[in-house]
Amino acid sequence: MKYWQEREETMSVEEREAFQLERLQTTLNRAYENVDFYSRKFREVGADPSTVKDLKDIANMPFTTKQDLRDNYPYGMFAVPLRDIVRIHSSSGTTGKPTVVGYTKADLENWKDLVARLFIAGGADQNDIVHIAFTYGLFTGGFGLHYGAEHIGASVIPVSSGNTGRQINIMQDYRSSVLISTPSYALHIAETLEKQGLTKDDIHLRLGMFGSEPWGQKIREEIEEKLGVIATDNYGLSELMGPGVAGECLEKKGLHVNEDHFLMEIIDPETLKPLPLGEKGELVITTLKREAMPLIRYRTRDITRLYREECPCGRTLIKMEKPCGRTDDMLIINGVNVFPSQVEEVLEKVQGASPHYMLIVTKKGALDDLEIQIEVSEALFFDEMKKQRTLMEELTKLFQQGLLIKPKVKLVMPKSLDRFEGKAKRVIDKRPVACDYE
Ligand code: DLL
Repeated sequence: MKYWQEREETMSVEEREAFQLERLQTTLNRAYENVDFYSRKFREVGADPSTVKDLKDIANMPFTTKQDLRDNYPYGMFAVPLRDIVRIHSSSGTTGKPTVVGYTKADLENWKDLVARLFIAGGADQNDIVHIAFTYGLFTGGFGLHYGAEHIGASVIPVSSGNTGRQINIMQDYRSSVLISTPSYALHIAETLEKQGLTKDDIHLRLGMFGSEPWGQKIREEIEEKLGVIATDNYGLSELMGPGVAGECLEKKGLHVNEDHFLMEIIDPETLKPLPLGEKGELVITTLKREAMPLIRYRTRDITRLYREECPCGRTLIKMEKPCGRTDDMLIINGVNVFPSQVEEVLEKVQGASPHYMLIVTKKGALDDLEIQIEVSEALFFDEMKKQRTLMEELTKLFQQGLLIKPKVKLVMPKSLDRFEGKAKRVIDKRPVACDYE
């Protein structure tokens, strides 16, 4: 099978634009009528959905930000009553509250189809044994890819994340043929294989579909070499649905955007004005078919470029360059999104920790490693080892709860971290740049 939904994936650009416009108008009206936040916002900025007669008119509509989602926590962005919601996922918010995402039955059907498109474009079929090493839970990666893989008829192993030795045993015994994970976890599996004295010939993988964090050509080549797979990239974000927004075909030259479901724009993050096709800037997405939670001009903060080129695979869907870099301070650590402000929040809750901190991100083998350095009082630093240990343990526990990853906590001398007159620099990211464009 070459396509999952051939008509949608290969229709002419003009035909698709007509669809997009019709769906855009419906979406704008539904958001305006059914979501208080949008009724208010549209009125505030004087935007009238009925004036949208062309796709370009989207530029007159207001933006939506992560902060808006947070302000309307938990269900304020829903355009349907709660009884029509059949699934809820969430992701980390900039501070405190997570962003909540709801799906109706129809949304889940669409999600399955869009992820199925990814699998078919990435070369998988019903004969494959799909090994899903994304976390199952509130994170959209596990469940999102799971149902799409089942939808194409593949055999799905919901391994979830962690315990790499066991993952390898399962791969060997169950003959997993497609690996689904972050690219860094794929490399970690490769390194663990090596440590066990095994090679790609001892496993049965043929494809790898990776996403959730930036990665470049060098990492791709390493994964392909060490795991014996063809590795494709796929992109998505929880607020918009999860995985399934865009993905590469076997040509591996740019990600095809499912633009019959998502209208993409690139804006200048400073002026907020739309940029011409082909220019690099911040990706802004409007949902076109989503029932539960229509989002208008959602600012993803991801930096990328959109372009049209004929693809030998026959898909006419617009392409997106691998996203690399963000216009905010969000870090992606082993696929988990972390905002420095989340660290600040934890520190506010803990007696004995000062608000002066620094995040140091490094690579340990294939995986990312986060150290949080925190200044403590002189008395605590010099005299009281037991108190220090208790504080470190408490902080580690709270960070683990708040950030969903376990950082290394290091207490440092008072006034030893840099002070800033302007914008504080709270992050030292020592990882090699992931995106090396070919
Ligand atoms: O990471 C959804 C997903 C799951 C995508 C599994 C692909 C596979 P969030 O946790 O909300 O959702 O994180 C979204 O991760 O805004 C990007 O900054 C980054 N990101 C996701 N995919 C890619 C990718 C999922 N292929 C945020 N390349 C996004 C670069 C990516 N960055």
